Amino acid sequence: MRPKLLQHGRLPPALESRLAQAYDVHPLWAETDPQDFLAERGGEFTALTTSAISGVSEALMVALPSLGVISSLGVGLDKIDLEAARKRGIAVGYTPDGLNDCVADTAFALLMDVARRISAGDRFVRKGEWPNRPFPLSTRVSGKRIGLVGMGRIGRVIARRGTGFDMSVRYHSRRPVTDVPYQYLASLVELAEWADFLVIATAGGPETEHLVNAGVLDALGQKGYLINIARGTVVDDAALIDALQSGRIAGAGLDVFANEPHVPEALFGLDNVVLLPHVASATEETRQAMGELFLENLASFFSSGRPKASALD
Ligand code: 8YV
Repeated sequence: MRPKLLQHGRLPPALESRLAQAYDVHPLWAETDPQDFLAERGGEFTALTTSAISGVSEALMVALPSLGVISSLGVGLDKIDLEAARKRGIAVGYTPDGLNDCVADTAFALLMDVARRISAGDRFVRKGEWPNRPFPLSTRVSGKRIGLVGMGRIGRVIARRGTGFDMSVRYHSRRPVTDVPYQYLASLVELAEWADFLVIATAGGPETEHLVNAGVLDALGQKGYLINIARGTVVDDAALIDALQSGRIAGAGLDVFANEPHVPEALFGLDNVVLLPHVASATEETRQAMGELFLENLASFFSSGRPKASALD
């Protein structure tokens, strides 16, 4: 008997196919009345799949009284009620590490683009403006100062990218980490005052909501740039838009937003902003690696009682 697995939210098609080979999968997202379906058949399922974007609420866990394991595609856990899972003895698997490099690459792609005005230059040429006027000078990146908000798995890789560009690296997080050579600043405002580029690499969720506010942005200053590859909720959108429109910061490179896929339209007209549709981990290679671990988490749970990468450790 293949374990009965409920799929909460879509997954990449190839992954859905592989899931269906190993489990008796039911797509909750295809139900016209999910609540009715859960009330009638929720007790059948021992496994639930989701993603960092879809998450899992306590209410959904309650509706699945036989649930033993959740497997999430992604590293972000801000949308999964971990305490509720822990309380109910539900294992939670996720997919850290495999995406570190591509997310760090994207942080630098955004940083380089917004500082050296790559996308703006492309628009300038395509609009046929070059014959009329020279493209404005941009801002040097190498040798500058990069301030990291968060020094976890991804923050460390971004820091290494910075040293590769001969940049000075400092960071802020809830507490200093012992195994990195970078200076820790207990104050985020102090880090923003020091940095030329403030890069958000911290977890989302209530503890970091609007951590980057008007005061932090004012500290970053007119020559400072904000890069966000973490979660949109970490930044106060209204404060960011105001700082960009008024020139209180020089620019921003954003891959994540508070209410995806909806992006504040005030950002669309700003030439000093680079916008991406949450694609930092979205490469063939990384999503393949994430998918393998996502499946391995389920297989490991059903063979040993634990996912390979547990979010509850
Ligand atoms: C993807 C992410 O959006 O892993 C995360 O937390 O935000 C990104 O990698 C996610 O993995 C999609 O499932």
